Amino acid sequence: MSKLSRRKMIVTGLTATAGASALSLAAHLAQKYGLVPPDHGGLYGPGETLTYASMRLLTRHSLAREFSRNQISQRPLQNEVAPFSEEFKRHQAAKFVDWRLVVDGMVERPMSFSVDQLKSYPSHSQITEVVCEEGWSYIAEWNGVPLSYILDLVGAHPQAKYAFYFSIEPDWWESMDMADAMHSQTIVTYGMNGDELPVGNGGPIRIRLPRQLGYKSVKFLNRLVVTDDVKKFGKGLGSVSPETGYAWYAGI
Ligand SMILES: Nc1nc2c(c(=O)[nH]1)N[C@H]1C(S)=C(S)[C@@H](COP(=O)(O)O)O[C@H]1N2
Ligand SMILES: [Mo]
Repeated sequence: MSKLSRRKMIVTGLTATAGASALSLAAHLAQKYGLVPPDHGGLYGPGETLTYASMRLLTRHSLAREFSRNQISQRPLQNEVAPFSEEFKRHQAAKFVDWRLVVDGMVERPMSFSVDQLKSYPSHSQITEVVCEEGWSYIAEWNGVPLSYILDLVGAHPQAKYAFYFSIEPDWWESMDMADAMHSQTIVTYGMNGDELPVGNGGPIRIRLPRQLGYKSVKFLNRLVVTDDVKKFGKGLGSVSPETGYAWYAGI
């Protein structure tokens, strides 16, 4: 089944089960607490709002499942990516010494970080699962610096609502709300299973957002923008995903 028709079935089922009254209650709470996702319009709008608002009301601080060392997958999957650009290949040949993560937007001090700089900060490890919306998954140990640490360094403004983040790949960008950006398991990852993060899994650096589906864990990360305005990016739906039929909020 295609992703789109599966989504449609799930949302239709969810809406039918939830019933009209639960939906309007969710919509009411969502408005009241500002829990309306950027892709709230259109065909899946009510479903997206219901999912996002209920997750944020009930599970704002919950943790993604962590696994034990013996559950780490023998062969971590590397999902297919678009062919690498010449620019990326140059970085790769130079062992990513000139790679930078630029962080700006609603921050006191816009900064840019080399991979070595990121590695010099307090590190966090987690054994979590990458879950692709296509139905496969794998478990690995991820090592990196919590995004909250970076956001503290740059002085993210308290009224900011979202962190938008971009890959060096032109059409890969996403955003998360500040609840996820400040969450302890959200990390700027540079290591995997005790080694450097392989390019096939997004090296030199990638976001790991284990509370959401794999497509939110953007590989080849090179820019992050703190903002309160989703309209500035693409079609204003929060990421490229809703532009092609995927949910902006992909909580698991
Ligand atoms: N830049 C970039 N990030 C990406 C992708 C991609 O194609 N390009 N694919 C996404 C999808 S759909 C999934 S499921 C995961 C897969 O991660 P993996 O290659 O480590 O299995 O990466 C996500 N991040
Ligand atoms: Mo995926």
